[in-house]
Amino acid sequence: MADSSARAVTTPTGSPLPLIGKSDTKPTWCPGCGDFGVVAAIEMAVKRLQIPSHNVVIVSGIGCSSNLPHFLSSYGFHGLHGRSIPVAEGVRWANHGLTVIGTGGDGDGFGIGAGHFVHAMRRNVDLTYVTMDNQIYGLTTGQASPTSAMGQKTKSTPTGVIEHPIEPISLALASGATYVARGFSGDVKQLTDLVAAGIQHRGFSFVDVYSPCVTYNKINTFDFFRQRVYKLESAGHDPTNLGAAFERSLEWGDKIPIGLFYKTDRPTYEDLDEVLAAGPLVLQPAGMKGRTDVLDEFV
Ligand SMILES: Cc1ncc(C[n+]2csc(CCOP(=O)(O)OP(=O)(O)O)c2C)c(N)n1
Ligand code: SF4
Ligand SMILES: [Mg+2]
Repeated sequence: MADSSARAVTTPTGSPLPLIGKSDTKPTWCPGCGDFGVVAAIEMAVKRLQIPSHNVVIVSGIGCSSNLPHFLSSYGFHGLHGRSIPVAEGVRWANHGLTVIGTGGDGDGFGIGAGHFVHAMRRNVDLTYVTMDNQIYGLTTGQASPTSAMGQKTKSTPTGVIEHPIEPISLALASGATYVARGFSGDVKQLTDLVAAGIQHRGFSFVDVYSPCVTYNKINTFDFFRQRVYKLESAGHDPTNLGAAFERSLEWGDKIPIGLFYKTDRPTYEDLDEVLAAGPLVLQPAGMKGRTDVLDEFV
């Protein structure tokens, strides 16, 4: 998360700095879309942590879910399909005094953006990534996504999906994410806790959220999840146990776990990179320093 110096809630003269709130842009989502619960949880989590809005950057790709940065009063960047994470990494590396939250959909993050997702977790870049996983392409009106179940009939798979779905939690565990959680937009209270803890965690925090598309996915609905989800913290799950986290991540069917799967501490990319370790780039004097010997070899 942001350096503590960037989180002061008052100016040096003691006046309060504005916290995150709703922006003047009203959400364009369909009434009842799960993404309303996610934007509410992000707003409440950032507010709870008292991070002034000018130190928060919310980045997204393209999709219904990726419209989210427009609806909050922090800084935002609405990028290209599948490119939420590289932009979020770039913002962090330019100024890792900022709190950076990547957002997007299942198509955005686990389809076209899957390579970025995996490598950011491997690097343990200190950012929080929240996916609104509705098991469908919502914006483009209902095609199968990488998390659509086998057999699911969609606009692009009229006879049913024939590919095995990606399991985002298992993928995150295998890729080295140091905070891995799953929320449900029907439980905004738990989701707020998961996002807030993810922001506080030093390292890559991933929160996959079941966020139903009420218009194009008539299978994975709010009722579908309400009948199946159970909380890991009430089931005696130990979030420091990677093997147990993997086992839980593979549960799907009558019982589907939500909550914190796994959390561990490992140095972040920003800790290990010698230039970033010296402090946010924006606070460092411009110009080459450090590894000029490497450059000399080539020029
Ligand atoms: C490079 C590129 N490829 C394809 C598209 C078309 N496209 C826009 S959004 C989208 C999928 C959105 O699905 P998801 O990421 O799950 O978000 P949702 O709308 O479900 O929230 C696609 C394929 C695009 N905009 N850019
Ligand atoms: S199409 Fe689906 S994902 Fe998009 S705004 Fe409507 S309900 Fe939400
Ligand atoms: Mg989607």
